[in-house]
Amino acid sequence: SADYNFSEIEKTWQKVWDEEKTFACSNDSDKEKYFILDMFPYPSGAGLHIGHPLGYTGSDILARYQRAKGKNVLHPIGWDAFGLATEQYAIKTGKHPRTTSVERIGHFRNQLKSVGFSFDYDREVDTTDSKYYRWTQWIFLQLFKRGLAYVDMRPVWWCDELKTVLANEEVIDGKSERGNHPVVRRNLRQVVLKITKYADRLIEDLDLVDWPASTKKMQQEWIGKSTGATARFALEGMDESLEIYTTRPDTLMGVTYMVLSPEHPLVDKLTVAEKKDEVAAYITAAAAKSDLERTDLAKEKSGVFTGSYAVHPITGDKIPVWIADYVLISYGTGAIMAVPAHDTRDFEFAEQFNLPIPQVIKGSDEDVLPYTGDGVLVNSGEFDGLHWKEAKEKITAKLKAEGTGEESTQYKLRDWLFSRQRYWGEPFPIAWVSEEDYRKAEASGAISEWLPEEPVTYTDEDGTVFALPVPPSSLPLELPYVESYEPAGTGESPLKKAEDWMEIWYNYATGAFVPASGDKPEGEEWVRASRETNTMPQWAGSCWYYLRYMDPHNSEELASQAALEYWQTPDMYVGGAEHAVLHLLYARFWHKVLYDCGVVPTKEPFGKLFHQGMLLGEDGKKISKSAGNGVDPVTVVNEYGADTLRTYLMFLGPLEARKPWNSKGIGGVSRFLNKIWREIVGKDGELNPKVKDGYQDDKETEKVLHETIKKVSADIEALSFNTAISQLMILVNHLQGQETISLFAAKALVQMVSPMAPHIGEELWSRLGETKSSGHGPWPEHDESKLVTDEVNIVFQVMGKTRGQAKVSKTATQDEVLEIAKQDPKVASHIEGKTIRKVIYVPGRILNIVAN
Ligand code: ANZ
Repeated sequence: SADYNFSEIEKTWQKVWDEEKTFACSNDSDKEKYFILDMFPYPSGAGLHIGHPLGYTGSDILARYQRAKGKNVLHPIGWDAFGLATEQYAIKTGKHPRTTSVERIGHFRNQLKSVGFSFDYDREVDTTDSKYYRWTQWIFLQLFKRGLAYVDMRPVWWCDELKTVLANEEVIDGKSERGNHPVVRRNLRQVVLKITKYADRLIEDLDLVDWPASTKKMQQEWIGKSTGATARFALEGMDESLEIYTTRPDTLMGVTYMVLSPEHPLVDKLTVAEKKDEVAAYITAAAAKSDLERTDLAKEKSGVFTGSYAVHPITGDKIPVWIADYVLISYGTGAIMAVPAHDTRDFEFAEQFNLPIPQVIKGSDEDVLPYTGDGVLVNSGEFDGLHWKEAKEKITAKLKAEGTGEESTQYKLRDWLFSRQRYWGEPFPIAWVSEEDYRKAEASGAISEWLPEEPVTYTDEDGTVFALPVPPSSLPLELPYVESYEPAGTGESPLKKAEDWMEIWYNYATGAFVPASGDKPEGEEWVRASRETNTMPQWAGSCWYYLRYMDPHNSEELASQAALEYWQTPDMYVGGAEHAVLHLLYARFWHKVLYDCGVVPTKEPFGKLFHQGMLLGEDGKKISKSAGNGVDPVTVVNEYGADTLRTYLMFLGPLEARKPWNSKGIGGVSRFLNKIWREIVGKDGELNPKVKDGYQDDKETEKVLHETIKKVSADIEALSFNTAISQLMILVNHLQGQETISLFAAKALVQMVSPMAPHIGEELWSRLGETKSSGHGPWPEHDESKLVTDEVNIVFQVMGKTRGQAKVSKTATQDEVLEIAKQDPKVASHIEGKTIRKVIYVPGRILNIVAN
């Protein structure tokens, strides 16, 4: 038709892309590869929210641009569909998570398609598909056999409301990240991954990646490497000693009390009889607080004296031992030596409980306590006068010589609590057997390749059990279908209810199993086993999905070596900064393990990372259900079209900026696309007659056009889409003012608009007589020589006052410029009726007329 009918056009082209698989890419190509990755969505019940098309449009523009530039572009999408929210939704609606996941993925996919993303849908991955999680389980076996997995009782965050354990990162201010419910500490059996073994590499290799500095810093701080010393203080009247960790052994002579975390194993022993009740109450109160609350500098300090004393390792002084919740069990040794003169928290505590505060580091006579600056030792006996750094070494050496301490490196990073007492996750490919059966399996050699050097065991009141890996050839270990998947609320997984799956006769050589309620099958390899009923956390599937995209249908390997060699790692990863420490750290850890296994050829998974900024509501506040300030992308698509939504989202401001949605501006972008339509399509629906093949655009038009090609290309590569769009607006306005434009200019315009607004792009491209998708280019090249102009800007002055200006040829003479100046109405009015006495011409800059 003659008018821009976005809904018709968008449906038409979406159908074409789907049917012709326009954006499918091949692993077998001589073209240069370009892999652009989005953080894949969690297909929630609410469907697409405005944050999805924000980041996804940015990456889609880049994908389309690189494709038009002739690269072989891998731009995939998938579904991170395991996890708590699906399970909760299922419990609420009474529909099985399997059913709801499939439904939601279908719904989500349709919504994404309606925004016109150029994903290769043939490469979709779904973390809950056993063809996918088979490899998640396989990677777990790699960790298992390398001794990077173990099972342990752990004090973990327990949420009564969600009836599950949460990882540290899922707890914010003593509340669950999801749902904001209170959490407490509780001891439960957990699968744990030794991410701490990779701590140094996870710090060092940050040098290899091009990431936002703030994200690198967050990872560094999360890993939190520090060096200091551990020291052992004798305990009065006891055989045991109290081990502490300090980063400041130089302040040893300033210790006036010791602190145990409330969870410290020595608490009970050290608490004297008359303090028992007070301590017990204190421990209960501390269990309800988060680490953040406990260590918050702003919070008032609390604590209880145990009634016991430690002995200073150098002076032999008696030092009271306290219990206080600002000391965490999870860091260092869970106990500290307190130096109130030089540590802010110790200072506050000492003030509150009237403990002495002797200064041992002196900067100057003006020092104010607590003093944490540079200085030399005072009140420290033989160490007086030493610079604190030197004292750090000397005092550590002294402790070492006396056998009461040594250098120590600590990390804030903890081993990764890698299990959940939930149904909707990947089952662990391990089976628990007796030691005797484990040894039998070991001796048989059937699965020796997959056994760790040290067996993974677990001991409880029923005895010790040993973990046998499920043979990789029998993966996937399917998640059994259960009728009731609600968590028991006891800390036990709902998988316990799948009794015939859990209690089995198990063939360790083949992985075959039959219910334990039946007879034991014939054969040596059949042993009595119990499955692990915990499941993996949601982070598991997202740790390696980018690898599966390279070769998603491979049933022999997680991806072929050829595919991994060809695609390497994503050239660009776009996603939210909220994943700075969790997903991005876990994925780096797994990637490094896979590198060590020789599976991937690269040390780091994401060489280049970009965070889109958060889109706020129209009111400038964070979008939330309770604030009711959401923007529904599907409504915007229906009202204005996907092309307008995409272009407008990019036009709102820099992609990385945090910015509000503004419904007022969207009309302008819609008009902009209409203008482009009008340039190419005539009133009769035929090609606009102003577009002429073979026409030579004037110099100014050529200049604007080539400037635009240069700027838009550079801006897209820098993900600066708002400035690219502004420049396109300048071009469109200029072309509108021309009576005739060349076919070259028309095509270049359409190509440049296509990444942002691909549907109108395809439509206009075909109306310009092209038969191949505009998605495949060619991208216009700018001609540097067209950028220079032979015109200069001359300012006109009368009696030294500026009255006008004009562009004139560089070679114009003074008289020619004077003639042009006289035609300027302002200049003319100021010299009217006067005589020109003198003309001062500075070529390339000013023409000044002296007249009276
Ligand atoms: C004495 C001292 C003197 C300390 C001084 C600091 C300053 P970073 O740097 O973060 O590693 N600490 C040790 N274990 C702790 C725990 N489990 N919970 C709370 N605090 C703990 O912090 C190390 C310092 O934090 C240690 O050095 C210790 O206090 C405290 F002028 O020891 B320091």
